Amino acid sequence: MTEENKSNIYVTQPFLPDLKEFIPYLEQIWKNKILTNNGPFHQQLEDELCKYLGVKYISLFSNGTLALITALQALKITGEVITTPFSFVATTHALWWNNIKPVFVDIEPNTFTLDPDKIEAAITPSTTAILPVHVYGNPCYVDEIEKIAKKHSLKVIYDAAHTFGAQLKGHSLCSFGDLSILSFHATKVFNTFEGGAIVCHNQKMKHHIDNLKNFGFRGETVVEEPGINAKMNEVQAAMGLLQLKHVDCVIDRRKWVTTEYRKRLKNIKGITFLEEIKDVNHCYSYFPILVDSHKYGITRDELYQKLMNKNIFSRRYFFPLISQFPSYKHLESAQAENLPIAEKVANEVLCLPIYSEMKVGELERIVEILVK
Ligand code: T4K
Repeated sequence: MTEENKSNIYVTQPFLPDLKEFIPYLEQIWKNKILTNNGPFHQQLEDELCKYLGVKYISLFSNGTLALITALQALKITGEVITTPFSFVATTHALWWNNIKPVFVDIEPNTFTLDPDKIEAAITPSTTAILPVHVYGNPCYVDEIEKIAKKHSLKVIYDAAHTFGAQLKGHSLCSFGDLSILSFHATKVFNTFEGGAIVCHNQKMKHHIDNLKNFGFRGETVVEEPGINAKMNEVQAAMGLLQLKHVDCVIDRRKWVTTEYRKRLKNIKGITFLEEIKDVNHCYSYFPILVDSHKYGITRDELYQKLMNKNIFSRRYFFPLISQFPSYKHLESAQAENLPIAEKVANEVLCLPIYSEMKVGELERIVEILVK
């Protein structure tokens, strides 16, 4: 087969169950004519997700970004928030949309998450919260972050967009902090086409969040506060219920892909990747490698291009750093000398394709190019 005829391989592809399995859900929606506003599938998905994730309260959202923006509103966060530059841009944009100043702190090299040893130096009288990211599903240093937050009376909101199904010491990764947000975007381990959620720890907060995502309504005529419309609809919720039936299998398949990559790439000089992390049940949402151009012989960008020439579309998540984008690069904390590890990782990282239906032949096509 010529190269042009070989099918494209993207960084990911969504898991889609057999369409026949989805039809009964659609028939139900057509029958009861409830399309949104806390319908029966929405309620059922909240219940089932609480059980699956082992969390007490969850509020569904139309996407992860609105969940983040609303989480900051729910806790009335203002002033400055300490966050990581090594994430998808939505993490910091959520602060900007709340008129909050992001303060970037460097990551540490073993998990690529916020370095807890560097947080305290960034705290000022205006700091009100910490917004760390369990990037690629790698757990943040939750104990250390909690200690710092307690000491300085700060709130903690975890961006847990990459963590669906992941656990730390038997606890769901989205159960830490004051609030955690999830994304159920098409590219995630668990998807509802688009979607998201906030996990919280008490009923009062859940009510508050549910009101905020529904214009601030409490009942039919009372508007308690200026809310937004960020509700998940019934088709999304139905998709979630169906995905839940398959998600263990999806994670298992992703584990297989990860294990194969690790086996086949382990002896390539200049290519490194993270191994299993102690006490973590991973969800295998991404497979990032680091390319050391001196040892490997070509740069990360050259490898990215080489793969692309063979119709393999890896991604440089997360390059450039959020702190490099025009809206943020003027900030003092955004300067490169403040973020040496994040700079290095962003310049070397490449996320290889990973999805549950990846075939051995596809994996071999990718590995062959990396091996040279
Ligand atoms: N926090 C973090 C840490 C996040 O990573 C994200 C989102 C958020 C917050 C915000 O959550 P959401 O508001 O999105 O729920 C993608 C996703 O759009 C985004 O959800 C995700 N993070 C980010 C890491 O990746 P792009 O621009 O790279 O996606 P795109 O469209 O280029 O898709 C990548 C590949 O996936 C495509 O080349 C092909 C494949 N694909 C994609 C879609 C959308 C499909 O096969 N089918 C599809 O429907 O941002």
